[in-house]
Amino acid sequence: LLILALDPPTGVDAFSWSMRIAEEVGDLVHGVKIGLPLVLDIGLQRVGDLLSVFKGIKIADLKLADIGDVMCLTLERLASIGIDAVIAHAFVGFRGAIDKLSSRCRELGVKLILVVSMSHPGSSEIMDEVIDKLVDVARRACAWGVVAPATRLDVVRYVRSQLPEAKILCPGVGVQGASPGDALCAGADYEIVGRLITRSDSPRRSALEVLEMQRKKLAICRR
Ligand code: BMP
Repeated sequence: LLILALDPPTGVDAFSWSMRIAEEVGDLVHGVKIGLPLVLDIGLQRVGDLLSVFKGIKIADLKLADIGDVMCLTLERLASIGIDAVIAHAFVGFRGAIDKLSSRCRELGVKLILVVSMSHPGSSEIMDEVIDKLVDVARRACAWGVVAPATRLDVVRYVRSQLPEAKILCPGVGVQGASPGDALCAGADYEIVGRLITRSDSPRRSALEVLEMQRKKLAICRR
């Protein structure tokens, strides 16, 4: 129920930084999410080499937000390095955008995850105002999963009520303020955790602490 966000800090050797963390926590996490900082630092092919250290779901978080044909071009490149899932923004809408991406994902066997709300405060300025429309795009696309904020549990509960079948992935745990396990209790399937683990003196110990907190909270809320 823990997905690691692997975002290397600026100025480090991003490949060895990532490899060290992968070796420490690769067997503990249920998936890994990579994004632009890592891809820009080491390039897509080496991201592929790195991902082979991880078991579980491998998510490319380039937050795709373009016309459908161009998102499909990006998707094809990501699929070629063994990515299992891609994250795109729902706000680009269904027709000519998410519809095409969703079909190509299905052809390539890649899971589609759509952002319907975000963990930073500004999400309530725009995205949360139109959350029903964003959720509707996810529903029409039959998206495998959606991103919702661990920092606003009422939003997680709402998304769960609207999308009973979709996986809900929640970032915002740790540095952004949410506690491990709370989003799971609100209906999420996975918590995405980055710096709390990756910037820790002992990433392994921190990952184990997150897992233990998740287990304890779930034991209470799912009783
Ligand atoms: P951290 O745990 O270090 O705050 O990292 C959170 C991760 O989740 C980052 O990779 C970020 O891009 C991502 N994320 C987020 O923080 N909020 C969102 O709403 C959506 C995200 O993908």
